[in-house]
Amino acid sequence: MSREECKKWLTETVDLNRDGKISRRELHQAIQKLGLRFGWVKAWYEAWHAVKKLDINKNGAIDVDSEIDLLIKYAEKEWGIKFTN
Ligand SMILES: [Ca+2]
Repeated sequence: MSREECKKWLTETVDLNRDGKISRRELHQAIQKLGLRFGWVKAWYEAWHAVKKLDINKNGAIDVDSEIDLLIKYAEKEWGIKFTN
C-alpha cells in the first residue's frame, strides 16, 4: 500500500459513518484491520494515543487533511507500517 492509497483507505473506508472524521472507535477498528499483531486492548490504547497526539484542532477525531497526513507518518513510525512510496 502506498501513502496515497492509505489516505484513500482512511478517508473512504475507515471513516465508517462518512462524517469526514476518524474517531477513536473507527481508528481502533482500522488498526485491527491493518494486520498489526495488537490485541484488542493494545489496539484501543494505540488508537487513543494516536488521536490524543495527532488531533491538532482538538475536536476529538482525526479529520482535516493535515491530521490524516500526521496519522500516516505516525503509523509508519510507531506501528511499523511499510508503504510502497
Ligand atoms: Ca481533529
